[in-house]
Amino acid sequence: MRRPQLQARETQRTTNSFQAITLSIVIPAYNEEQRIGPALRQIIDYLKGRKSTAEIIVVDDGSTDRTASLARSILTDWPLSRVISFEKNQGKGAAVKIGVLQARGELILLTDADLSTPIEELEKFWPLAGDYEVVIGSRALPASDLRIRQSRLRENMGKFFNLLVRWLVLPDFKDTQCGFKLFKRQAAQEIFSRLKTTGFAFDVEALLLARKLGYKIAEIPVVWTNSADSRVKLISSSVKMLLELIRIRKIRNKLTD
Ligand SMILES: Nc1nc2c(ncn2[C@@H]2O[C@H](COP(=O)(O)OP(=O)(O)O)[C@@H](O)[C@H]2O)c(=O)[nH]1
Ligand SMILES: [Mg+2]
Repeated sequence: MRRPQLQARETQRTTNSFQAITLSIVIPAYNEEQRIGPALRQIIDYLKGRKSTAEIIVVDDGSTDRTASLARSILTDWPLSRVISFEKNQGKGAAVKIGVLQARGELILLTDADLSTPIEELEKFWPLAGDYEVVIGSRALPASDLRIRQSRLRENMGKFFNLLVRWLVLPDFKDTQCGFKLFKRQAAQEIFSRLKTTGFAFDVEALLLARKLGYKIAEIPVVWTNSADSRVKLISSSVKMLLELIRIRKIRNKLTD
């Protein structure tokens, strides 16, 4: 019988009480001057309503607009926060990796800067964090609530990508690419310290590593309101994601040899 090569270290004590949780919210942002302001305000409003200690980390990935300065000025309202700025664009995966590795929360939430999945959806996630080290939002389950859908073309390309993911890397997820994912601290550190994928396919490698490390993963339906604005370029981003997927398959083969 094959044994996974990776061994997860002891996972942390779990808790079901939001009060006791320290949460880190990591937001990758590339040229988000339009969307980062409203998103941060919504997140701060949400956090103000709870008694948790939460930090917000924006990773500005070489934006050429006012993303970083806007984020910094709004976050003066939330002392436990940071904006990490890269000089040059390195990709969503690279940005998320740095954000996660700097996060101090017991739970770490990844969310997109457009809050296509509203921050309130976190309510569905944290109760599961007792039993699962990784909880991922999904747009492809029967109960997923797609209020504004992506264009037909984008949605079909996403479905095709997920088909390839199932075929080439991970057979058991319906939607690896939703930008709303919760990790327990220890799992996040173990996974993201190993992550090599710097672009949009990083989620696939992160989930592969989570599996290989023996973590339990839950895929749950979420609300999704598509934001028409997008950093994803139909052709070039798709080609890059396909190349990344092929590299991730090679990583998978090495891990199971
Ligand atoms: N760090 C980083 N984040 C990015 C990059 N491209 C997109 N993002 C972020 O990834 C998230 C999702 O991007 P978005 O354009 O909404 O993608 P879509 O919803 O799939 O069309 C947003 O928070 C973006 O700012 C990038 O090159 N670097
Ligand atoms: Mg989006």
